[in-house]
Amino acid sequence: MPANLTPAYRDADERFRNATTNEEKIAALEEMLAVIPKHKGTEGLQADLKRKLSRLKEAATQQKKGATHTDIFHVPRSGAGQVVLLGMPNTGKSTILATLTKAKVVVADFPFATQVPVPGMVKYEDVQIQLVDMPPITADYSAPGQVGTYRNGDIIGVVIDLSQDVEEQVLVLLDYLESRKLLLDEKTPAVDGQSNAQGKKAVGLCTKADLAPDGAFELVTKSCDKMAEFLRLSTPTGEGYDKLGEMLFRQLSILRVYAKPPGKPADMNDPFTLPVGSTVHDMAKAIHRELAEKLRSARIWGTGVYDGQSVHLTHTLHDKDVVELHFG
Ligand SMILES: Nc1nc2c(ncn2[C@@H]2O[C@H](COP(=O)(O)OP(=O)(O)O)[C@@H](O)[C@H]2O)c(=O)[nH]1
Ligand SMILES: [Mg+2]
Repeated sequence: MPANLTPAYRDADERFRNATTNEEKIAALEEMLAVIPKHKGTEGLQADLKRKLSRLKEAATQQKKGATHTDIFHVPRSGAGQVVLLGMPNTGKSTILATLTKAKVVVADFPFATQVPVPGMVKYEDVQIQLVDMPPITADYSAPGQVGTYRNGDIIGVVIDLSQDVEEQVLVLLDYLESRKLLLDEKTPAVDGQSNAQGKKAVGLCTKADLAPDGAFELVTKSCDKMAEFLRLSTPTGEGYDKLGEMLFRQLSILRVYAKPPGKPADMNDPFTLPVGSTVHDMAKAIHRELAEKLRSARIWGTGVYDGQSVHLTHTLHDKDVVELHFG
């Protein structure tokens, strides 16, 4: 990014990165274009902003055309991955959002304060991960459309309050997930035979560690071995909050790469995120499907290569690689 950008521009840029809706993104981009210093050094950036803006506006009109009814449980995806919270009432779901994101959630010591999904963005290093607060479920009630939000996400964040009966919570939450074929296990693959999304990876977010009786956390980890990982969290002590972003990034199994235009420095502010295992060709496809067919070669600075090494299009990328794509 050019060095001489103004604070007004950086503010708008920050708003863009934290935006959760297309409307917010469009507003932020228009602001960025309005305040960006207009000179030769920012021409590339200006073109890039205009491209993003027109793509978003197009998506917005498409959305309007197709909007016959609105599903309040459909949360449009944003950022590098979507993590949807699941938990019983008053277990600290909204608190996680309030602590890590700028989302306006209601934290309250009465149940059912949250009635619709509320998305927010969690920053991990230079990556934004979307976290979705949800209405609670109980042993005998969950909102009918709620399952759709979980089905649409990448990971389910199973929130378990360590100060309450953890066995009861594990029972209710696992029953919810398993009876709807939502939890990834030997019998529930990530996609079914018709390539519909099915099993989701789940992580255990164990809240109120400050109030936990001895052994509560160990009881949780022992009673649900289908969970990929567990984390102890507490707001009064701050425990675990510094680890959550890294954990979600790792469990999303994604890597970030920085695109470098030939002869110019890479834009280190705006990584592309791709599934772990992606190749140079996959990266080109993610940038532009048609352009990918014209990809001829690439040079990489990063892991397992010497600086600027030319690689095949089938070369597997690593997190934080800088990639210079050459099109023919
Ligand atoms: N002691 C303690 N209280 C917490 C913690 N996290 C949340 N709470 C409290 O638990 C109550 C319910 O929190 P909330 O986030 O609204 O739960 P939700 O219904 O699951 O969204 C609120 O009074 C919070 O202040 C924590 O780590 N420690
Ligand atoms: Mg809540």
